Amino acid sequence: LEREASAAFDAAADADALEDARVRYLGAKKGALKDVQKQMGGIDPGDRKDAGMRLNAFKSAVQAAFDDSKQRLGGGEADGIDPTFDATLPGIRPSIGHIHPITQTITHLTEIMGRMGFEAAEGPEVEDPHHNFVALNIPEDHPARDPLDNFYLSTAASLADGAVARDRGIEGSQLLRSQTSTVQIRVMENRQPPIRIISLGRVYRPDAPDATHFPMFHQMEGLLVDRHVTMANLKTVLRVFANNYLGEDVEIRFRPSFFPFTEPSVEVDFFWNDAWVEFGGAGMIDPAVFEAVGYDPEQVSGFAFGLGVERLCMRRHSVTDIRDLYSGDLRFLSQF
Ligand code: FA5
Repeated sequence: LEREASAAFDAAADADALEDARVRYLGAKKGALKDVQKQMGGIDPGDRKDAGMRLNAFKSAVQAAFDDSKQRLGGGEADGIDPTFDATLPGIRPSIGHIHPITQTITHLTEIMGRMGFEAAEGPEVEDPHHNFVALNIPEDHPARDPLDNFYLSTAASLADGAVARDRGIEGSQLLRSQTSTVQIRVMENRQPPIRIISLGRVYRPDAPDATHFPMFHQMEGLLVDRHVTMANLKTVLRVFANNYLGEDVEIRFRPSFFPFTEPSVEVDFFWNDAWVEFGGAGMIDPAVFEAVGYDPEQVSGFAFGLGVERLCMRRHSVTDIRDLYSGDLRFLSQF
């Protein structure tokens, strides 16, 4: 029977024929091996041990003959080797996620400013009008406080008397901060000069999205307060920063501007794709702001700036549409 099985396996010309032969001899239900096994019951108890051993040897031999034939036909799994497996091919790197380009930019900017002695500070994203406006010298009737230009929140506190927060836009309501300048106030309220901090984080404005605007974006605030600080110091810090982050050949310019919390004020542009693009505002701290935090404007002076993190990241990486950064499209994001 062993020779017969072996010959049948050898004769199999393809995998189907081999499978037929396997069922015939090794099949669990009707295979020839099963028949022999069934006959074991009728064997004399004294001869059973010997017969059992011979049955096992027979089983192994038939199985080995089958394995040989299977290998010959290319189905080599019998000895644990998959013929389609090539151990010399490079492996597939597991996907472990990715740091968002804006987070990478924040780390990079923090590092550059850290080298100039600016330490990172943080403030809340949900703010009160005192820190977002009042202490920054933005009076009640200033257009920057317009409910249509801010995300006021309908919190329990602001709705206590039944009014809608959006219609009030006044003390007692809360809003998503519209600028990181809030952190200037929080830091100065809690510390005495000299101060040299940056603060990077999200800000929110109901701006219609376009290639350079998004309703949620990031700013890097800078604040330096000491004695005898000048506009020349401010311009130097911003130039050194721009050269570090955007390269030695970047062209930047300062334009006169207005912010209620700085005097004089400037806006800062870089040249990109044949045009000047605004990337931040800056200026010398207005004495009214020093008074609001309890500093003596006769004793201290300082500068502040607020830069758009997305615009900086976009220029460095040649991203021409801010919306790509927030599309969630991994084909775009995984390039960074
Ligand atoms: C401010 O927010 C001032 N707080 C900046 C400042 C700080 C001035 C300290 C003086 C002293 P402004 O609204 O211009 O300024 O915004 C600053 C920068 O944020 C802009 O130059 C731009 O780069 C970026 N920015 C503004 N709006 C958007 C938006 N919707 N999407 C993306 N970036 C924006």
